[in-house]
Amino acid sequence: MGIMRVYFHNNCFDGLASAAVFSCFCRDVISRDYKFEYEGLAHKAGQLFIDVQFGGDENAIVDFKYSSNPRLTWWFDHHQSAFLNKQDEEHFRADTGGKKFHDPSYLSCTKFIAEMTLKHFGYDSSRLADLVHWADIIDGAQFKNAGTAVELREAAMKLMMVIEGVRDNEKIYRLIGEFRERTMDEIIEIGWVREAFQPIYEQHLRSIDIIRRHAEYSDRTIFFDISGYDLEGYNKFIPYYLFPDATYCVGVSLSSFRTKISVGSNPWTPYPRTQNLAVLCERYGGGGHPVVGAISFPPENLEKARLVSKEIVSELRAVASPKPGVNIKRKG
Ligand SMILES: [Mn+2]
Repeated sequence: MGIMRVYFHNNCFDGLASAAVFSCFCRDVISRDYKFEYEGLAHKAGQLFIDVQFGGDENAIVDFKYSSNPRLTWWFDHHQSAFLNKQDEEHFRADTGGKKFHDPSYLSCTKFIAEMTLKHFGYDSSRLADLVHWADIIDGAQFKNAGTAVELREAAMKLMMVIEGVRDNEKIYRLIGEFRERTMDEIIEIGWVREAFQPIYEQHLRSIDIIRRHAEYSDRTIFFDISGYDLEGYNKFIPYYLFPDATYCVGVSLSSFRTKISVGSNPWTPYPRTQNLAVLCERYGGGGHPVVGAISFPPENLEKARLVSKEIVSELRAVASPKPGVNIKRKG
């Protein structure tokens, strides 16, 4: 048995929840003797393969792209853009080991893991039902309204902000351990979690103000460039909280390791979302889901990212429908 090394989508509620549910499955169903190690993965510009050591006795990737490395034992992902290249996709299609799973119709990888491990291995994850439920709401943007997503009243929403805002990986890995053992109401009361939340919450309030001041809204499309601020981890529903009539949102942000264009659509809009944003982002080397995507550039390519973001904004403003209608399905 030995070391199970779990690679997961870093700074993402669904990524951490996936790692927790997968770990519980391994320990409860496969063997109690595993020692778990975690490593978060982030999307990088021009990534051609998953650049990690796969240093465990067994290695798993959850909620992140596929790797054809023979040292990869388990894989679960629900992203539409799950493969870095055609060879990886063919490698996955040819796999008959029964430990690698992909289904982009799932709103969250966490729920995907819960259902696949039940179906194929008889694993009962009901103890973790609340975590699975919230991962589906958060990753699937299934909040009742923008206020739920931005006002952060629920423990799960506070934890989402901690996960997206904390840059100390040690804390991220500890949270996965807490998700395995405790309820979210318990976790948010832990001293170090409260301490981590407080500055993130203050930053959240500040980011609402910055986005409000920088947003340009027309033709049902919001555009903002906040690359002048250290704000990569902002809550992605703020724009729709500020502009409830918007259909699309394009944001440019900058961190130490990438310039990022976020392309999203308003989950609560009464206006139809007709554009597949995964396809749109793939055109520029990015990816994602039909209703939300992103493109990463090296940090020094800010000007290039700005040009691309203007192109995308023009395209979305030209097609954003002025009339209420039927939304494209999130599933599918
Ligand atoms: Mn996910």
